[in-house]
Amino acid sequence: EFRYNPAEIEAKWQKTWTEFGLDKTPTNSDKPKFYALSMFPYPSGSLHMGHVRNYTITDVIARLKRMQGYRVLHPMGWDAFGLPAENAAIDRGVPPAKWTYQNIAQMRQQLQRLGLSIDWEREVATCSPDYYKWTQWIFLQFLSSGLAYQKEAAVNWDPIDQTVLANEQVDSEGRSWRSGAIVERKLLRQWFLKITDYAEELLNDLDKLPGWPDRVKLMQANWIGKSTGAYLEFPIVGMDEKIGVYTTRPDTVYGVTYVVLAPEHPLTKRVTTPEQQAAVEAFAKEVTNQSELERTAEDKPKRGIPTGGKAINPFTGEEIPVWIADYVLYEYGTGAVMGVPAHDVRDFKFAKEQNLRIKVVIIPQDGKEETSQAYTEPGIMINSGDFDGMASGEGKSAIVKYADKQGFGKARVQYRLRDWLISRQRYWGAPIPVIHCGKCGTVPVPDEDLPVQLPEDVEFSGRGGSPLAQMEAFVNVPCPSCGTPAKRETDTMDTFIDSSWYFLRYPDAKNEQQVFDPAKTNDWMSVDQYVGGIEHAILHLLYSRFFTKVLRDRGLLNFDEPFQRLLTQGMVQGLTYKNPVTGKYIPSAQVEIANPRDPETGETLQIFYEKMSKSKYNGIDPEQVLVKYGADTARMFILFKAPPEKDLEWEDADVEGQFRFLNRVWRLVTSVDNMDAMNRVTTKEGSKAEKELRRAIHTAIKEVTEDLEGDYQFNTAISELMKLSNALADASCKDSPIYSEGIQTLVMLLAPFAPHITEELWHLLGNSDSVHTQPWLKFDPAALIADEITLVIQIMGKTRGSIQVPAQADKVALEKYARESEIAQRYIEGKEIKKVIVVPGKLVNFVIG
Ligand code: ANZ
Ligand code: ZN
Repeated sequence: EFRYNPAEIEAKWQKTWTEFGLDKTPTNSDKPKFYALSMFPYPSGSLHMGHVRNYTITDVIARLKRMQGYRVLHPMGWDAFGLPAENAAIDRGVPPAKWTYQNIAQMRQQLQRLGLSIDWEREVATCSPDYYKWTQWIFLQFLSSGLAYQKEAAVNWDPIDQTVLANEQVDSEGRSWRSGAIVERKLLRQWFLKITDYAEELLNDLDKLPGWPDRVKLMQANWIGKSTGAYLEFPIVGMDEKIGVYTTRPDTVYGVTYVVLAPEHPLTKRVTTPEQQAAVEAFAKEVTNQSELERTAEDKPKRGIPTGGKAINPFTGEEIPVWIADYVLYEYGTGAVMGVPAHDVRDFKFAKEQNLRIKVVIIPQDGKEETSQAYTEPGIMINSGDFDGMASGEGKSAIVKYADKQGFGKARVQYRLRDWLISRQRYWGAPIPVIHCGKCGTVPVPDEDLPVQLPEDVEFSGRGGSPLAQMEAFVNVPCPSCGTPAKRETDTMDTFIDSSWYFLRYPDAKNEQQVFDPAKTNDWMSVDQYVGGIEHAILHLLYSRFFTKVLRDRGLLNFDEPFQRLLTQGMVQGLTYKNPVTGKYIPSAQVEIANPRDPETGETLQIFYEKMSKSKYNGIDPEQVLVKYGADTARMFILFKAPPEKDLEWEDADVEGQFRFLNRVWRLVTSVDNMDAMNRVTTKEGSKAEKELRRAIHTAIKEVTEDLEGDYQFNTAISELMKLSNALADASCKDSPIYSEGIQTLVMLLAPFAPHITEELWHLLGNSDSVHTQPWLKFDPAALIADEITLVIQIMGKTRGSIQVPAQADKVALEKYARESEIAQRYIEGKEIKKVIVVPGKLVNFVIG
């Protein structure tokens, strides 16, 4: 008898599969396609449990689809540009490329040990010149479509990483997504991509994605932030100029008591009276340094000062003061607002602080005027001339219509989404392929000169500024169009650009002539199942959708959306020990489990589950799990412990449990007496035991298939496999062909989850082909029909026992079986039956007296 030895069989099969090219993507095949994609990892150096979970989920899906007759594309690559490599260079003197490729090599090996059925021949690394050549080429496509441009802008500056960040990379507390530093504002000339041109389509096409979680679609919709309202113009007194405002509440226009400009607004200087000039300039300077969040938070005090200028409300003819204030943002709408303190929370606060007039123009249905705070709900218009008595909704359109007719306003749609700032003043990214010429302006690097290679002889003197700007040989180049000395752009691209198109490259990953052959990419796209973390719900997914639409409009792609179905996997959490007083995390090795206290201070520790992380000492190293139990157990545990989109609590006992289950399967299969008798086609009539076993087998096929096909409920699928293994262990017909069918079924159904052990058992059963190339089993509906059912007998509603009865028995027959049963007779004896309630298929209840 041989024991289950995962280390040995896993290494053996991984090697064999590679030799035989089992995971290679079929190219000449008329099978339907299935593109299974995991979000590619950043090569940090070692795999963590989040990766293991992500890639295991995608792998099971890929394996299932292959068995179900699809040609499957299941690739992997590396999101390999980015700051950590550069910081390693600064801190330890290792060149970023070397650091990155070492990490890639190590992580690739770890991934291979998980037994992932990945086609490694299509591997991409975004930092490799044969990839970023095409990133640069795509940038030039944007440039020539007018979708890439430079502009001077107040940008988010990360003082730790010394670089500009996109709005999307600053969290709700105003911190950098990477360094955690509070972001500052700076005025710089930067490159942008015009994602706003696609705002409407990016919003509308969310409806084309029924296979995405609603939560993610909602986050994207909120990020795009469509609002509908009006553009209205307020003439400036004494000038031939107007202040345009954007408002979502044109129905409140009679309540405007002042107008506010963003301090950066070009009209600010011009409306300011000489007496106010010095104060206005000082205030504007101060505000520009504040983050957007500080400026707009509803709970922060609103600050501002009058410009001394006046404007006219075109509806009332009233003269109103023009102010500047921090809560008006230059980049949103028109950079100016009409102040309606009676009906807007921020305006109300501002008016109270600055002693501005508050004029109520909307009242609730019940007619009571609200004066103690802003009344922001819709209601009935008052103090609004001819519009009095109208409901807000109706009033909005009436006001816009009137303004349009008079020529001082119109309806307008506004998005919160801004253009995407892609310039980074860092080294380890794809250089933006343009050259600045004194005569010709901004000239694209000709296609034949791509890629603009990152120079390797860089010096990292320390944080601050891009090293590229320091390199004469990189910077000073002749202008590609006139030949005179010119300067190369030294900004590199945001790494989110690299990941916005990598899924388009996998179908044709080695193409040296083209970004990809459209025929190949259109054939495989869109991705049928994308799996990754919820942290990418906005940035990466929105940018990828944007790139897809732009490349479609350039004639390269023939579809609108890159990812048909999206699964956002939950987090892997580890048991965490925390001192509630000091807030310090304590490594479990230092904790006495029976009496968990801080070894230093003696405080009783809090114990809970939290996302695994180094700083919390609650991580489990995948490497160790692989060494101890093998990849199959690790995969089984991760899939069994929780549904894929839910958080998963790591528990050693449950890992053990899966290891024991695989051992049980091993013993079950290897102890089959007569392996030669194993033949698969067994549908003939058999004994009762055989029929029951066959029902268990086909129930398993049905349930596992349904669990996998619906919402990928791997955990319940594995439960079904456990039931089947129990049924096989308990079967009294172990010499029957039905039993062999059961054994084979168990191995085949388990194959996507635990690919190595099943391959080994498959061969031990005498097969010479791979279990992973077998067709997925179909259940026989006839096998599911039960001959007998269990009928519960109740007396006065109380269950007293059960009997087996023919499944097809009708109500009358059921009552007869129940009456005649020993149980009923025992309890009823001598008493009168007053009533009998029959629930077909379930129970018979006797009411006695
Ligand atoms: C007058 C008004 C009256 C407003 C009222 C609201 C309520 P969303 O929904 O986000 O699009 N606003 C416009 N531009 C702004 C800017 N650059 N900075 C700060 N605030 C700005 O919000 C649109 C509303 O936000 C606009 O409608 C405007 O205030 C303000 F009872 O106009 B409202
Ligand atoms: Zn030139």
